[in-house]
Amino acid sequence: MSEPAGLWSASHWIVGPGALGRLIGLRLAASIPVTLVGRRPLPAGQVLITPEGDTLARQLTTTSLDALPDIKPDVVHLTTKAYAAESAHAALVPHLPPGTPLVLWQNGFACQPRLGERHAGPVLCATTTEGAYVQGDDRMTHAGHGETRIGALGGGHVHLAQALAQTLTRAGLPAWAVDDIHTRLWHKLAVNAAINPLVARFRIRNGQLRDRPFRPLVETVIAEIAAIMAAEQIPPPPRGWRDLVWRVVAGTARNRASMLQDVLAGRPTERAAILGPLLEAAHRHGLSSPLLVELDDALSHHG
Ligand code: KPL
Repeated sequence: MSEPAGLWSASHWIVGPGALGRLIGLRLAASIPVTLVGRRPLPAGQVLITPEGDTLARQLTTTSLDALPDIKPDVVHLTTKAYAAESAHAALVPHLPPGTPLVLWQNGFACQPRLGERHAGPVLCATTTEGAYVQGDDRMTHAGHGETRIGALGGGHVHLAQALAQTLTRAGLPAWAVDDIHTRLWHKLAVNAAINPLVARFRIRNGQLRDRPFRPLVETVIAEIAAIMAAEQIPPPPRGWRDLVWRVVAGTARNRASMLQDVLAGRPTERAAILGPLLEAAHRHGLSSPLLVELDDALSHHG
């Protein structure tokens, strides 16, 4: 398939230089002009450790939201945490030519529909299983290869999604354009909602959810989530919600989930983006979800 003109050589801004943002930025920067935008500028010389153990040096433009360059981007990737996406977008908008494509990489399902309406240009959503963590201001590790899916919520912008998927794939992040990103975002949300609040509440690694005291709680959360998804007419994954959640628990058994890391570090959590849409849907359909409500309440006291 030929690549629609302009994206491989286009300039990409990555706004939100956490682990995922830096992974995308450093991978693309091998051959594409990339600007990493954060609350504070990071060093321009960056190091990426690959899953194979190679050390790659990358040079890219880094800046802060209040000192954006005059040269405008062709594509903006918003890679902030879910709770910071809308304020980052608001700060960016005055600097973007109308029509600039925006790619949203957030967890949950809160900012995506809102920014989809608000942004003056094409909006795509992405969901990824790439694993990465930050090791310092100028060093990060691409811990494990994953897969990325990209698409527009309404199903449009197919050529743009294909061009971006091709660009990411060529940069070493295998990606596919899809027409069901809405379903895929809700599936990821279900996994995050089943795992993250429980491990954050009990301060355990993901694999410990399989142990006796926690297993019934996971089963209850899955049942509550499945009922909400059915009411919302979100198609279940091919082998069902239990299979999906327990497979991710097994595959990430040694991990400390992002929400647990946030709680331990005293940072805000993605509670509102992950549990918020589920509880709103439960309310709309008159469903009771006592354990999800309790977990949401416990996390809200954290901040
Ligand atoms: O995505 C995750 C997270 O940590 O946020 C899971 C899949 C739960 C793995 O820990």
